[in-house]
Amino acid sequence: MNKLNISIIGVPMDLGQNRRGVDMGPSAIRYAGVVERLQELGHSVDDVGDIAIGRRETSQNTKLRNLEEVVAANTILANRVHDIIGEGNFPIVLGGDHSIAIGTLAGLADRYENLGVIWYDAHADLNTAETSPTGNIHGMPLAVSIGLGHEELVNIRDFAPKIKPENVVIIGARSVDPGERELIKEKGIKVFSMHEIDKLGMSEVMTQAIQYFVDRKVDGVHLSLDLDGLDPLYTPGVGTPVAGGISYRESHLAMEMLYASNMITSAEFVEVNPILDEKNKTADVAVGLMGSLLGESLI
Ligand code: 4U7
Ligand code: MN
Ligand code: MN
Ligand code: MN
Repeated sequence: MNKLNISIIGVPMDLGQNRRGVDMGPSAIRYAGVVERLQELGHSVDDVGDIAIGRRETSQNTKLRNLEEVVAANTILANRVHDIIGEGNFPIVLGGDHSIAIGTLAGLADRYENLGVIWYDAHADLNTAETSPTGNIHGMPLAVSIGLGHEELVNIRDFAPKIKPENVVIIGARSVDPGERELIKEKGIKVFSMHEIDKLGMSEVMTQAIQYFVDRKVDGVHLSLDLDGLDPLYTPGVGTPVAGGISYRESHLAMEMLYASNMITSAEFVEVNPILDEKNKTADVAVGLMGSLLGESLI
């Protein structure tokens, strides 16, 4: 891969779920040295700062918590990401809760003919207001991006859907709600759950995932990495930890294989919650994974 012009953008938002603290994720990731780490790899790195997030709303829509603020923040994010691609730069978005993927994908989608997405996560994030057990929008961004959900979320930047369900590969799933399972079957979404990772090994899973995108003839792949995809042993600082997750080494291998594939065109790292973390461990892991994704190697 050539040396990149990377634009880092922070989204200090925690309104897509109901545990405070994930709004401090961008600070924690910066503190863990993201800019220096990527510069050491020879990339040019511009930290464009954080987008402004509205305060928590007072009215309680319990099926879609903080809908207005989440729409507003994602609209700003989408336009920023769209511009970053227009400048020829490689966007890295720092979350914030995973509802920000709605904005990232809204900004990316019309820059490509056929964008692929890797969803590295313990969860499928395929709920709608109707199927969600919680009303938390961070459990909905993948559904929104394939065109399902509240119209204000689905129509950010005035087009929908953003991505094709058959261009999505979910890796690491182990907590999937009944409505999400139905959608996975109905839409033919490719999933490598923990079962496949255990059975085939991460090397084979990534080989198959990369080949899947080659066969789909994608012209870009966005990596949406939720730190809860890893086992909470390695990333305790997340709001919705699920035991039995992907290991540290498996995750580095996955990132290294993505780097070697030369396929990734943008990335986001979300759900880092410093309040729930142990000495910034989760942010440190996030920065390490970014290093592997963008060219760090052991020798
Ligand atoms: B994350 C959940 F019910 N599925 O919808 C929901 F289990 O972005 C969790 O992946 C969603 O961290 C987790 O609220 C969202 C729940
Ligand atoms: Mn998620
Ligand atoms: Mn455009
Ligand atoms: Mn998750």
